[in-house]
This record gives sequence, C-alpha cells and structure tokens, in this order.
Amino acid sequence: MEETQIASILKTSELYPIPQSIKLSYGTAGFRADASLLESTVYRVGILSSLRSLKLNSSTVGLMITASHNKVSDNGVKVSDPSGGMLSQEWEPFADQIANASSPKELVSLIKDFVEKKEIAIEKGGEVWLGRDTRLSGESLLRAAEIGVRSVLGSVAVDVGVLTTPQLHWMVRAKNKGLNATESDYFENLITSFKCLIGLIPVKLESSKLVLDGANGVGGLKMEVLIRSLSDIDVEIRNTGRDGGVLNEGVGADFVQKEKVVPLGFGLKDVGMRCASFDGDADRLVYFYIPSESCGGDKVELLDGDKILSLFALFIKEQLNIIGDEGKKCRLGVVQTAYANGASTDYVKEMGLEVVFAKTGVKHLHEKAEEFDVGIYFEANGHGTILFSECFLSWLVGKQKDYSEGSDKHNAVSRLVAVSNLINQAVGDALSGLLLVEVILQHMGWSVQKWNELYKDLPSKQVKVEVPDRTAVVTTSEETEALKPLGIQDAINGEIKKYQRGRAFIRPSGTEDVVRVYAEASTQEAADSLASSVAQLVKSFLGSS
Ligand code: G16
Repeated sequence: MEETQIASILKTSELYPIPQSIKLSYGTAGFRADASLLESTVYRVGILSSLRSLKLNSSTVGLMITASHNKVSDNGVKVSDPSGGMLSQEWEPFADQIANASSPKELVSLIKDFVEKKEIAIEKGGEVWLGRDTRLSGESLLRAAEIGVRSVLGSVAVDVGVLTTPQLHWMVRAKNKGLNATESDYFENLITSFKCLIGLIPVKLESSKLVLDGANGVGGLKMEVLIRSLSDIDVEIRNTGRDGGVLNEGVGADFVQKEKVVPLGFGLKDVGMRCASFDGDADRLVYFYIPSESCGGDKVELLDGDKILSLFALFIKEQLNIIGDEGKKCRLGVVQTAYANGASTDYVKEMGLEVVFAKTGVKHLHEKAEEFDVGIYFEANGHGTILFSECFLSWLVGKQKDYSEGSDKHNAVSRLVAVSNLINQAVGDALSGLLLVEVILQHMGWSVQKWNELYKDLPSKQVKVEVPDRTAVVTTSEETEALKPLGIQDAINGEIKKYQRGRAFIRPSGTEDVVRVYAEASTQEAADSLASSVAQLVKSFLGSS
C-alpha cells in the first residue's frame, strides 16, 4: 500500500476512535449494537466495502445501515456483494478484525496485510452505494460510512437514500448486471410483473382489502408509493411511523411472529380481515388474521414464513405440472431452518419436493437454494425468496416462444417468468413477497383462512434467555443440537422425551445478546412448558445476566 493511502486511513480513523470495551462480530446479518457505539464500526465497514469493490474489478458494492427488527435505539451495518447477495462469508473474519482493531495503527496494519494477501489492486478506486432505514441515527452513521469508503483513495460513495434493505440489494444486483438500477426501476419492475401475473389469472374475482402493518419503518412508506400505481390490490397501511408510533415497538413482523398477538393499531374491528406485517427494514413478511371476537381481538392466527413458502411451492408446482413432462424435470426444492414448523416440512415433502436444512441466517439458506433450478427458501420469521437458476430461466424464456400464445402451457411458462421478475432474486423482500402472495391468493380464489388450512401448525414457543456469555453455546451446523456447554443437550433431550411430538433446540442469536430457545409439541401448553424448562436449563448451565 502506498504511503498516501496509509496516511489517508490513519487521518480519517482518528475521527472515529473505537469505544472502550466493545467487542463486535459480523453475526447473522452484519454488525448490530446501540447506535451510539457504531460510528467507528460503520466507518471501517466503509473501508471494507471499497476493498470488496476493488477486489471484484470495481463492481458496485452495497452498504446498508439498519438494525432491521431490533429496537429503534440500535443500529447496524451490513454489506451487499455485487451479486446482490450477502457479503462473502470469507470476508467476515476480516470484518470482525478491523471492527475490533484498537488503534489506527493496528487498523492500517490489518488492512495492509489483507490487501496483500488478497492481492487487491488499490489504485483504481471502488464504488459503494449507501442506503439506510428510517432510524434517525442512520444519517450520521451514513456520513461515517462515506468517509470510510473515500479513505480508500479513488473510491466513490453514492448515497442512495432511505431504502428498504431488499431495495438496496436489488439495485446493486441490477447495476452490476448493466440494468436500470434506480429506485424507480425497482418499483417499475414490481408493477410490470405484478400486472402480468394478474393478467394471467384464469377467473378473476373481486379482491378483498389487505391491512398492512408497516412496523413504523421504511416498508410502509415504500408500499404507499408502490400501491399508487396498482389498481388490482386494495391495501390499507397502518403504522407508517408518521403518527408517532415507534419503530418495531409493539408492531412489525418479528413482534407478531414471536408473540402471536396483534400489532398496535389492530383489534376487534379487524376480525377476519387479511392482515400482514413487515419488519423494520422490510426484508421480512408475515400474514395473520384475528379469528374471532371471542379471542378478545388480540390473539392472531399466524401465517408465517413457512406458510408463505408452502403457498409459493404449491403455485410453482402447479405451473410446472401444467407444462407437463418437461416441467416436471425441473428440480424444485425448499430450504428451511431448524425453526421451520414440523407440519410445514411434512407438507412440502408430501408435495414431493426436496427439503434441505440450513443454519439460521438468509446467507446460509440462499446458498443452498441456488443449488436447485427453482429454490424456495424461507425462515419461519418471514425472511425468504424464490431463486430461479439462469439455466432454467433461459429454458423458460425459450419455451415462451415454442408454445402458442394463450395456451395453458404458454400461460404457465409466462407466470413462472413473471414470478422470477417479481420476486427479489437478490434477497428476501417483504414488498415483492406480499405482491406474490396477493396475486396467488387471487389466482386460487382463496381467502386468508382458506390458505391457512393448507396444514395445521404444530404448537410452538420461542423465548430469549439473557446470559453472561451467549458464545458459550455452540451448536451443530444445522443448529438442532448443542455441542456446548457439555451435557446440556442430554438434559434438553430428557425434557423433550416428556412431551408428545416434542422438539426443542437452543442457539446463540447473531443479532441480539441472547440465547434463543425454540420448542414444539402437540399442544400449546406443552410447547410453552417445554420452552420454559429448556430456558431453565440454559440459565442453570450458563447463569443469568
Ligand atoms: C436477521 C437475519 C435473519 C435471521 C434473523 C434472526 O434478520 O437476516 O436471517 O433469521 O436476523 O437472527 P438471530 O436469531 O441470529 O438473531 P433481520 O430481519 O434482523 O435482518
């Protein structure tokens, strides 16, 4: 590295000293912490993003400032690779090292070694697009990121404004594919493919209203823009954040999925209505309805990521069946995590689909879904998408020419092509996922209640346990068993045995300072009781904080 380059990093890093006693890790989805602690981290991730761009021939890299479903006082930063996917995991250890470097000198030395090891030609200059969610702390963190990016001499930082996380990933992917890549292009793409799918519905019925909880975040605001151009969908948006509500507080996909109660702003007036929730940066989507007044108007029937996955799988399988023998050759597969409800796994297996499991974190699921012609991945928390392989897509596009227009086969192929355009190929996206759910429900002529009948979820319960050191929990690769602390898995197995259809596991969260407990059993009381005994075990093995 040239002296001028070293001087540039030394000078700017003086502006962002690392706070005392902070140890950060790139985690499930980037760095997350209280926003007041993050300037130095975001500045350093700015440097990393420039280097990543340079390593990949100055392709555009994305840097997103968000703490997604976490509380409003937190913030975070994650990197989108030029493909639009998550930062290559190979670079995560470097991210951890530089985020924790205790002095400008150590920082420079780590960067110098890395640049040499990875043979990064630093002369050309990279390009990084910077997005942020609606958190107020995002503005100053974005300035820190800009300074980090530009401290790699010749690199350019482009502020693309307040966006959902999936919008930034989509834009980065489009830019590197040489396509139109502005936010309006993103909307235009959703609108065109949604309208195409609506136009292909065999018997169109009047669609009922959807009520959307925007989590007081960026997703509701973007949805408002989107629906202005869509006449085939009636959406009422609540919790836009404009009426004083706090981001993710008593609202949003994470809250609804974990608590299984209505978000603020919903109640008795909504009994039976089709409702949906986004999370804070709109990369997660869940649906729900309030079953009856007798539940007091706050308990919900939840249609989580597993149910969305099942609906998508059903629709895609139906189109492949219409195409016939050639369509049936398509390798359609599903990727889930240990959190997937056992009933959903049984359902997709009964449909004849291949199911594989991955570790929590979309970066792990995405990788496995890419191995299929059409790979559908979803975490139960509502984060997921459908990936179409290049090869299968070009086969589909070829078939569009072979089949006569208006024929069943032509329509089925056209639907699949439109789905591949509508659903975000870079990352799970609540806006595009919602449009696809809506169009499939219209296609099937189904209500949300009818969709919910696809299968009955096994009762489940999730709890968080605060412990002095969550890294003391080490699990197997699919996170279904704990290897450490020694002896805890035997104790958990002992609890599981007491319950019919019992299943439980523990894992350290990668986004919060907690150990997560998941339990499933044949009744809700049993699932609650299993979760609580496993949580007790966690406390007794690790201590409470
Ligand atoms: C992030 C990841 C998800 C993961 C979630 C919870 O979501 O993108 O893949 O499921 O964190 O992770 P953990 O259990 O490790 O805390 P988001 O929506 O917060 O970006």
